[in-house]
Amino acid sequence: MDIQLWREMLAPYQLAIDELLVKFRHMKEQHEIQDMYSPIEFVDGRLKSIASILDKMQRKDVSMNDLQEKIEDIAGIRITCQFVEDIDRVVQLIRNRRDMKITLEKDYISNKKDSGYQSYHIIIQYTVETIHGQMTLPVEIQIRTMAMNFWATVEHSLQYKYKGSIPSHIQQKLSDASAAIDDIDHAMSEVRDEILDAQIYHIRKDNVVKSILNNIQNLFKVANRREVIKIQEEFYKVYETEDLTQLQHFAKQLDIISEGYHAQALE
Ligand code: 0O2
Repeated sequence: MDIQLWREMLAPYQLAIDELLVKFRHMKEQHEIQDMYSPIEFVDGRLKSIASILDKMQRKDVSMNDLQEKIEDIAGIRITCQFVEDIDRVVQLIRNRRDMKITLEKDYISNKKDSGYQSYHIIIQYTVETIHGQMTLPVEIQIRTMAMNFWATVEHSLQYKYKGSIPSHIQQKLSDASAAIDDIDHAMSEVRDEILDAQIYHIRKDNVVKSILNNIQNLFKVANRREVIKIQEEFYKVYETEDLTQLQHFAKQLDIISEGYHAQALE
């Protein structure tokens, strides 16, 4: 297949990745806007390179005609979570969606691969609109913790360096490192509630400060400048107390003032 045809064939997969990135990032934002902890920490996506597709076709004995049906990870999304518990929550979020139809789930967390690889994989069918009409494509979603991701990233580059045959003494080290990753994830789970409390506090504080600053900015456009400067000074005083309840109270009062000027915080 010539390069132009590859480009045409891959374009809808790139579109699927772009759309899914927007959707998953929006899920994270939605949690934060509602002062909730998001089980999604990072999302990224990649289109498999033509060279990797050709390698996989050769490895799995897939013909060009079967390519789109048999290679299901041409489009890939990776979701990184802070804690192991978050992975289930992300899987649940995907199961609840009507625009992502799950056709396969592989749990390499309960069933770690021999290499030491851990991740939860889901294949979804996802529909994109193209100039030639609708196309439904498979997309592989890999969900794992930051610690698992660290291991997989390092191991992947070694696979590449040693062309799939990592020397046994390095493999042993990777296997030990994988066990250490389990320990890290386990230890982090034990303090998850503590960490969550701290993170939710910060999300709330960020949201309330954002709302106050937006209101002040809008008031500068419509209200008496001296009055707004007074409000601003009051805000600094409340902010210095580091008391979230006081900040929330201040934000509510400012909302009422802004409403009077039709200057409420809208981003
Ligand atoms: P790339 O470069 O990431 O695209 P397989 O037959 O195992 O090669 P299969 O049956 O499609 O592949 O599914 P599987 O096993 O779920 O693996 C799909 C992807 O998971 C791989 O894609 C890797 O991204 C990742 N993966 C699976 N096993 C390992 C592992 O041992 N180490 C690391 N680092 N990643 C792994 P590709 O096409 O192999 O590679």
